[in-house]
Amino acid sequence: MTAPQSTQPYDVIVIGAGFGGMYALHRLRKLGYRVRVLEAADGVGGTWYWNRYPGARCDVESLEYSYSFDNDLQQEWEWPERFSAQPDIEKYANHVADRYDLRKDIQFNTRVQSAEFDQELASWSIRAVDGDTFTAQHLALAVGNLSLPRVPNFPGLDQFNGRWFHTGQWPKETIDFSGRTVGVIGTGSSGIQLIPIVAQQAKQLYVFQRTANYSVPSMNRLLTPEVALPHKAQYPAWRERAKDTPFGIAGHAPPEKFAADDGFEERQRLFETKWKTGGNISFLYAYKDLLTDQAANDLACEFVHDKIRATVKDPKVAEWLVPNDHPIGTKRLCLDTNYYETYNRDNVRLVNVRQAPIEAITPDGLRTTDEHYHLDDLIFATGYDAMTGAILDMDIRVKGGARLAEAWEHGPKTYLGVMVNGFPNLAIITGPGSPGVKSNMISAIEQHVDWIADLVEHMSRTGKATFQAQAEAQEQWVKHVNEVADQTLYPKANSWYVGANIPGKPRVFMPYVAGLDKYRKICDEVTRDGYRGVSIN
Ligand code: NA7
Repeated sequence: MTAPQSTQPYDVIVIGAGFGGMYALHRLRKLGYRVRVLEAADGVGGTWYWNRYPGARCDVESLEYSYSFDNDLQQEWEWPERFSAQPDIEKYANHVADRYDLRKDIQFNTRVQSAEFDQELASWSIRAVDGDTFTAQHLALAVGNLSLPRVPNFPGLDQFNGRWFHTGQWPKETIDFSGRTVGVIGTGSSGIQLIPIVAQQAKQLYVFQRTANYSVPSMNRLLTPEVALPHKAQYPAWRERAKDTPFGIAGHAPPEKFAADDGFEERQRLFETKWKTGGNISFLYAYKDLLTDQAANDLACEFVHDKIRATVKDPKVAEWLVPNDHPIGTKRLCLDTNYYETYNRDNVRLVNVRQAPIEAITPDGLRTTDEHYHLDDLIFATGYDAMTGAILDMDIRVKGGARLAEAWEHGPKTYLGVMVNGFPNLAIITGPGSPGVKSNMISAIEQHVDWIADLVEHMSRTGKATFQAQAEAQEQWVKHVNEVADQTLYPKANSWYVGANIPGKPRVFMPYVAGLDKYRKICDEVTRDGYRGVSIN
């Protein structure tokens, strides 16, 4: 064991070397600050480092899901596909790390255990699991929203003799499922992407589904020069246009009509066009009231239900795959390639674990209340303790005062999704209350980091030592986030947006769903008003 190492003070410690942490390092270092990034993995990429399961792919188009801060970078990088696969995104993250010489300020294989703010010294003291300690004036959390994987607490997993995996902690080596009997638990985005690929390899695949999810085709394809070059010729203008959109993504004309404005035939034609275009924004942008009006949403649901019934040959299986417990789009709308078609394969069987729940993992498989399934391999596509999990996994506290876990006992509270009352000099990149997960994450990251960097600059210029959210401003923001959500259908779904997938987690709507464009304007106004709602001392 090596002795704990004390390091000299930094201006900013950033936790996480995903897209948020990498940009925070680049931006703050360029401004002249001493920055250190602590990263649990041995490489960059965050979500895109860990999620290397077969079929892992982004649901935002590649030309948009990339940094915009340097035009040279976006001009020189070439994306092979319309929607990027994990290996290409990880390659891009590594390219960015090399191009801006980020690695020299990233400490890999370093998982943070705790962070304590000392009011008198106005500094954070951060401790890693291996005992390393760091001090810094500011602490920036870039720990990701979907980074604490969750394996349900089924009895018997420790006795399982086969191989088991979680999609969010997939091994680096290629896993071959040829000739094996494989079980997949979970049919969210990860399961829906992975199932068609594993089905092609496995001798037999059992999919254990508790809740059917909506998925639309990605219509993924190679990104040809005919598409990429004109886009790149206008790249800065595209990025500017993206800033005026709710999702931070340009190129999708906002819908002008309500669903009821069209008759049945016309509506079917439009939904069909959107279906064939591929992508979730395309589909949800069919009508302006799909996410706010149940009757309008029902029409979109019916269209997708019919598609599922037309695709899946076994009527019983088709009915199980038809989602019936949430409005379409209120859980992140999945994108797939041949997901529903996969259930027509002879080697794939859908098991309804809503009807016959999983009782236990056995040494050679899995037992539901109905049947025992022999399995060589078991894949958990069971999701994450989203948005707050990775933050609260660390013990974040103020010396002699509050703990973040206690402050958030009844649900997370932030101002603008980036700061917390009672926890000075703590910045969260795309935290609860931010529009991050409801938008192009990289656009949200750039906006957040730029805004935080401006705040840090403002403090340096004015000789201030601390910032934190004012209690009243934070209360108002939390109220506003909920009011905006309540005007939509989002709260109707038992999604990870409300923490419903984690037993015992307080049910609080966490993302800000008014749109990244509106959020950006609010942040700019806050700055113009002399950082309204922020105590700077
Ligand atoms: P999700 O979307 O949280 O999906 C998890 C899936 O696992 C979902 O189908 C769950 O069913 C299922 N699950 C979880 N626990 C259980 C138990 N105990 N028994 C049976 N089934 C279970 O995670 P993903 O990784 O797919 O996607 C996360 C995000 O990544 C996604 O939204 C995109 O933004 C990208 P449930 O619905 O809880 O009944």
